[in-house]
Amino acid sequence: MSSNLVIVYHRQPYEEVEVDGKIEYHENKSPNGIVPTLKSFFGRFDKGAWVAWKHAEDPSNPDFERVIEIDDQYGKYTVTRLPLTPEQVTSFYHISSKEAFWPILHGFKERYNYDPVDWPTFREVNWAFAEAAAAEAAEGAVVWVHDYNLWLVPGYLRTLRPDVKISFFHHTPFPSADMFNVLPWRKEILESLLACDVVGFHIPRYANNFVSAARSLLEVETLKREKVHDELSAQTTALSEQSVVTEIGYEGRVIRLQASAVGVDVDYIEKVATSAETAERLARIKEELGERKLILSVGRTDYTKGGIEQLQSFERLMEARPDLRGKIRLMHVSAAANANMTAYEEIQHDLEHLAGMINGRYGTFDWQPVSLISRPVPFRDLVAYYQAADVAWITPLADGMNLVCKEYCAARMDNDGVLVLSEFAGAAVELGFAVHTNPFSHKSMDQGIQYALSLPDTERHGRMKANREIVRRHDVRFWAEDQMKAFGHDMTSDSWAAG
Ligand code: GDG
Repeated sequence: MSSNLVIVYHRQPYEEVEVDGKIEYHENKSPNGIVPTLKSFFGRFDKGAWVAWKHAEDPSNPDFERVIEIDDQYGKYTVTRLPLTPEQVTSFYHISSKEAFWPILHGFKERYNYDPVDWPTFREVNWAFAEAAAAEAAEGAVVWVHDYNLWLVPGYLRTLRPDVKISFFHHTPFPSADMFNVLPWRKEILESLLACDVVGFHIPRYANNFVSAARSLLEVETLKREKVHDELSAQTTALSEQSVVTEIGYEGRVIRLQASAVGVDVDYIEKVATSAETAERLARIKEELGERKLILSVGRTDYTKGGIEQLQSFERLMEARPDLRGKIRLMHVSAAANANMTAYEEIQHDLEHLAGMINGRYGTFDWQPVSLISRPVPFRDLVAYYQAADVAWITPLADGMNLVCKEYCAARMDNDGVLVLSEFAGAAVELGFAVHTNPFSHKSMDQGIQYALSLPDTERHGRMKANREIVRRHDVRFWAEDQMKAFGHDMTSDSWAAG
């Protein structure tokens, strides 16, 4: 019970690597994810702790160290690893989180599979996270819980530790009441979230949706509604809002709602972008491309990311524009994060089928229209591809934020390249100078990509420069400051003042 900041996130904050028969804890290979960002918060607090789960090789093994001390560039912090059995992982993560919650959060009722959900196991795992967080938190500490698979943690934690400040951040969209209330456990989930001091979302729409869901089932009062910042309200994309609820009341408590978009580490991306290694990689990519234009798409393999809709649009482009054949190439990077899940295997299969069909139909001996990459690309290479791409084509059907489009802008220090972005990515609300596209409309998808390929130099540069400024201003540090302010809103602890 000594940490002033406890981060509760399902993933561990490092990779376990076996060196000479001994386990060492190394920095995660992908430096661009959310994990380093979260760890950087430890520098603001006297002492930090992280709670995650790990595969239990043998949960009864007395040698298993549940709590370990890490000392890395972010300082010293402890990590509690909750050993989950294979059955718990399948039930809590694959079934409840990925097959039931994920489709509903992203608006895919038809993919929602709730019959196999074993709710007692979901509760049990969330309880274990709450207990571990309670054991680590100092008096009045901030406990920061991440994402929907830990929805029940705030409620349990409030019972165990009424003194702590609880903040919860949703990385996904939060759907409207009509969609959210499909979940039979809706009331229990909402009651847990209402035990927080702060509930965070990427954009105002998700915060407003949360309020509508909460009000549909519980006596929740709107205490404060604010006008959305001019920069955001000037946009009228599918996810725009003009005002946002920032405070609600429930059972005598005040809950602050925060809409704050996660940004990317622009300094780090620029450092990678300007390195000699990246320049070398970029030169090789350009040499290989020759006069051809590169359209780049990057995302996890997931039906929400709109990969199928994108390849279908690319096929229509090839059909409608014979003049482009042989002159462009689509590189579609789609790596699976969740192995052995039918939904993702199906998408992978469909992507391969479509890419093969397009290549078979339009490819020639020396030109392949689509390069489908199903393995993760090292981040340094990804940055070189960002720099080489004439167009980044990001077309999710639903996406909490989407960091890839921000990384693309950050990497384009030459102010060149066009971002074509789905209106249904949270990022579209901020990135008003992207070419917005609607992945549910063939016409919009087809026009969007053709327009991007034909943009004159001045407009291309103007749009990218403006997008880059937004990405730079709202970078990951900006988000971090916003989070700190939200923690401080209800807090006067010394650790915060020292932060
Ligand atoms: C969730 C929400 C929200 C992808 N392929 C490779 C690779 N990546 C990296 C990207 C980027 C990250 O993965 C993906 O971030 P996204 O934001 O696009 O998507 P999710 O994983 O779905 O994340 C999302 C996010 O949380 C943060 O709140 O934006 O809406 O769904 O950083 O670069 N990295 C490497 N090789 C790859 O092949 N190295």
